[in-house]
Amino acid sequence: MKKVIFALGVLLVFACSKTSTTTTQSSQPSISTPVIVTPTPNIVYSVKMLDSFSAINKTTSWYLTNKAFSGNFYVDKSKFWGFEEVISNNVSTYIPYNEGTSFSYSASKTYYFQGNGLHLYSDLDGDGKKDLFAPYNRYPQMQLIPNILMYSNYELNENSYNLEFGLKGARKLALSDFDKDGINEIMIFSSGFDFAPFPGDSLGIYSVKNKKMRYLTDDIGYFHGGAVGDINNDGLPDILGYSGGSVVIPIHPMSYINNGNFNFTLQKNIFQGFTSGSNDNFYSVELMDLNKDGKLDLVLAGNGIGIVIPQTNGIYNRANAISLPVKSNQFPNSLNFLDLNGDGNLDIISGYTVNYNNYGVAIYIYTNGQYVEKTSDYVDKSDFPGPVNAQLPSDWIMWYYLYDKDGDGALDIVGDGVQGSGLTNSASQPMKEIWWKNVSGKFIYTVKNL
Ligand SMILES: [Ca+2]
Ligand SMILES: [Ca+2]
Ligand SMILES: [Ca+2]
Ligand SMILES: [Ca+2]
Repeated sequence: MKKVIFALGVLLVFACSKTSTTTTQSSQPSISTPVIVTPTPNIVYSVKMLDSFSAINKTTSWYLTNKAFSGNFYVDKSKFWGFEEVISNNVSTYIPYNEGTSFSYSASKTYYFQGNGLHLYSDLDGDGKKDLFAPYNRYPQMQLIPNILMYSNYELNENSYNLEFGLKGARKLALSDFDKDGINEIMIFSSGFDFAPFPGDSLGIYSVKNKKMRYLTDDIGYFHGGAVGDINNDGLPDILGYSGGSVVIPIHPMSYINNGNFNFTLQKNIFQGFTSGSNDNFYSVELMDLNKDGKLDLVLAGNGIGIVIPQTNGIYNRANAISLPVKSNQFPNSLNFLDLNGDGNLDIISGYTVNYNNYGVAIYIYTNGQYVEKTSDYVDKSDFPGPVNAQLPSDWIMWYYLYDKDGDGALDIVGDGVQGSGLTNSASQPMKEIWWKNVSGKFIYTVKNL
């Protein structure tokens, strides 16, 4: 294969120099330039499909966050795997902890570690270089200790970083331009302290521009999931959160309507018919107009359940839910959208886990107002259990993104935040890169030990 590429290179060089000779009107006799025919790959699900999303769908955090991804990034192999807290004269400083400093690890020291796959690595400030944003939990987690929120202009200067402290259990990062100034802010959904009594948390918005947090404190919840999008079609993106339940927090959906200038109004009456029972304990949340009426619909998923609630007269009524045929043992932990069968309707690509001990992709095709599972038509292999060896932690994937990973112009399904055995970088438990490569419209399981 290498020889063929080399030969092509020589031919291209020859062809180029030939062209420049021609433009100088050389009197040399013309030699017919060899015609190089490269086979056109059969691109199905081109990256351009994302650009054809409707205007209302482009207001969603799914769209903006997915669009921001262009490659995997491994925070635990970066300068900022974590931070070590050093206290001197009652003043704390936070020293970057990474593979270069890990020799100094001591169980008696205090650390903050990255939230296992919860990060953004993208050009966030618009200078053309990729930035890294990541929350870090105190280890071990403590109820009253906020996360470190780190922003680094990493590609420009990996030694530069800003630290803020805020929220106590960041779960999901979602991009949205709340003030419409052309720079996305980072919406942070937080569950709070992840142990009994599961007290919940407020929501936060991190400003990339001034590296500061804003908090939305009118509703406290165990916000495992949430999404941003223009729910009321006034041109400003609104926030929708879904709280799981605990002894002290009732299960409930909620929203903050954006009034501009980072003023938000808590609004709960747009949700009807939800119960506080475990059937409505949803953890995955996205907004997307799926029935093409120009109003954002609500997509929710939890253990063994996935539903789409169309927005009707400004209301999300639980009674109008359309069920996704989710298998009873699966938890769709990452939801994505693309028209797979070419009928003009968005279909759902769900990354799922089974008890955090398994990963896979399920495909739900929108057909006559219903969703039909058609995974095997689009994906060659799915449903991968964790290691058989019970000594090893289990494999699962936190996020699945749709972007062109291999640069062939077609969208792939790419895992990010591979957990379990893929998390530690040792010979027995190598880090893994897991994705489904788009080959002429079929997504082919591809795994590599890093
Ligand atoms: Ca902005
Ligand atoms: Ca709005
Ligand atoms: Ca709709
Ligand atoms: Ca379709």
